[in-house]
Amino acid sequence: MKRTGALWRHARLATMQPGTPWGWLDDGALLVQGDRLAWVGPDAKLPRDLRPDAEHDLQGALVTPGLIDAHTHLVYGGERAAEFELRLQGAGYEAIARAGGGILSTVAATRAATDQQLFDSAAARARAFMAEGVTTLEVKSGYGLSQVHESRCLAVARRLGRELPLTVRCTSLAAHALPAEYAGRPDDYIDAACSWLAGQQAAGLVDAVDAFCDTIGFTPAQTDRIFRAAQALGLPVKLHAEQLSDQGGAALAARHGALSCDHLEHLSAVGIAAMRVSGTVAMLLPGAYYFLRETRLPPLQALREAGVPIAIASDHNPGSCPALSLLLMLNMACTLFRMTPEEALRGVTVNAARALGLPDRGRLAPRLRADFAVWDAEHPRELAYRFGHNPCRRVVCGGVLRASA
Ligand code: DI6
Ligand code: FE
Repeated sequence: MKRTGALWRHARLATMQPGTPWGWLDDGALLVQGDRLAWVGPDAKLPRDLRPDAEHDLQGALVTPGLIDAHTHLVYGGERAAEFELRLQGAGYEAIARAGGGILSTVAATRAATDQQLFDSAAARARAFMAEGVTTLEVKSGYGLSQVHESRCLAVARRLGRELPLTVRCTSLAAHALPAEYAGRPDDYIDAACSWLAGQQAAGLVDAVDAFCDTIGFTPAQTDRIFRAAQALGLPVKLHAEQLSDQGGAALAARHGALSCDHLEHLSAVGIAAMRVSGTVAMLLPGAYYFLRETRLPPLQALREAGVPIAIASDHNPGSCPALSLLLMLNMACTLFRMTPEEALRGVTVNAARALGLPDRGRLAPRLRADFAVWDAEHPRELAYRFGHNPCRRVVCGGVLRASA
């Protein structure tokens, strides 16, 4: 090991390493070299001959891995507050979608927005997440629904990753809803969406492929076709599965070795067994559950007993979860789903990293990315406990201290 780098001392470290609760270290230190962690351990055991270029005394502040929001729909035009009012008056989310509102109303607003407008609004949202310690963000397309507009949205997501200090993973979600041009011809639309993927991949715009398999989305057979097209290109898949009904989507996705299945309120025992075998992450989205006033809980205990890794994400989108806070999702995962605060934090660190296929982050350990957040808190359970409050004080992303958290 080189003996230089930036040294962070006297932290309460929640490393999230397996084996002990929170991977806890009471008086810990981190050595950062380049964009990596070079050394992590008890302060008292720091190598004696270190000659760090910079030294920070954290005076007992809590440090966690940088948070990972592994499911967002961040790029879109417009908003849906009027739809929120309709739902409060009794209109159902599915009924609004079938009447041409819902996702399709955001598609119209997205197509009407310029690239710069899409970028500016998405960047403002990304900054809100970053202020709470987020260092990796997944961003889906799915409000373009044509070759040009899907590619535009993916390009905006890529640009976020280039211009903001965070990692952005881009997911194609062309199979989100059926655009009006293809009304009554969902299989033709799926053919088209499959044909766009190669070009988007060649342009470096896509890291994974997602679909919405549900009564107002696409059938398992259509989802299967999108997944085959993705896998022919070597792209990993994930699925919006069992959100509003049980379509057997989770088992289908698991057969394709999906990285994650997301939502899962209607997940069956068969789906859980398939996810266990394939090592697929269960991505729970308590904000959408809350905002749609769902009553059917995802099968948390059965997922635990099967040993399926559980992640938490914001699902930020204008229709079912306009929240801009991942910390709020930790609180909701505990209050609504009865997850423990430690499960919730694992859900936005180590298990979220797994859901993105990024084993180089989500824990604090040597050789992993130097992505971490410093909090005005004594214990990590406080991150899930408070809500409507941001205790994030500093963020290091890829070894670089952000100008402001
Ligand atoms: N499920 C969701 O909760 C989001 N997409 C999906 O497939 C909602 C998207 C929206 O309502 O705009
Ligand atoms: Fe979603």
